[in-house]
Amino acid sequence: MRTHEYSVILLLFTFLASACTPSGDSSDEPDEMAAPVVELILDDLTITGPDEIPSGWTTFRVTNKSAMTHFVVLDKMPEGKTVEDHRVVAGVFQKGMDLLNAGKQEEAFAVFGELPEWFGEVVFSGGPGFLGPGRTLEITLFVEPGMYVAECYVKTNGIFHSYNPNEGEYGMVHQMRATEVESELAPPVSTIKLTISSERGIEGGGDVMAGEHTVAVRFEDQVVHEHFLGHDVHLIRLEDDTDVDALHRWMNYLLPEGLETPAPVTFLGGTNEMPAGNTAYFSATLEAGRYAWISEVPDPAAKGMYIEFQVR
Ligand SMILES: [Cu+2]
Repeated sequence: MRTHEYSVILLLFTFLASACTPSGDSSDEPDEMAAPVVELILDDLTITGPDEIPSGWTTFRVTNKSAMTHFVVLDKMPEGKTVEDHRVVAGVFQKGMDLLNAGKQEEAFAVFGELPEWFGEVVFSGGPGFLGPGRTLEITLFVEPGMYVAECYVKTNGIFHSYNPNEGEYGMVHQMRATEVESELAPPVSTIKLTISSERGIEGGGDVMAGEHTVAVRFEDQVVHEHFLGHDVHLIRLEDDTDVDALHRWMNYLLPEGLETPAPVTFLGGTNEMPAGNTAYFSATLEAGRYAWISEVPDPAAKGMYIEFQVR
């Protein structure tokens, strides 16, 4: 009896010892990097996230803990430029916006002419689209190595979230460096496929079935529109009382009512603008009802960048 008891203990010990061995010498296996998820938290006009992210296919999980609509666009900075330089640009945009809010259009556009030359070299590299309060979104993007400033330029009381009027303080921005270390993530399988182009607007999609979806948005091209920015795709739910004209005006930040909180609709996420040839993948939970894809550009309907659809 005692022999049997002893051998069970010995067997157990042998099993535990052997179970421990592989993990003891596996430190050189990069399995931790296999599926990186970058967590971004939006709260109180701040973006919180890591300082370093991998390059290559990367999933960003963004949670909006605030009571406001926000988004995050990843501005890839030119060589040597940082969040400190970004602050200068935010200041110029705010100065111009203050003049637009005062009805001084000509002076405003003269101020936008003061934007530093390097601003034209900033590459808007996608990011979580407009997201209503309390919502979470996952978006998977191909990230090039380099320095990024993640920003939200929704406005409250005429002030861009990305701008902080207090001396030495930052607005809703977060600097992250994408390292040369490439993730081993593969792009997800999409259930809804959209394309966007300056010529044909938003195409694809159509009516869809209710459920969990992954939306792929391929950027056929990218151009600078009247608001100095490119086109992107956001998802909204339409209610019986949605004021579609007000919504279209809201998509133009150059108007005093544009991008001003509170948003006129519930935004469910999307992707911010990316250079031509890129595809962004974002998550969407759809229930039966009326929805629309919309781009953050002046007069989206005239550009074919407002498309309504049904979820059944
Ligand atoms: Cu914001």
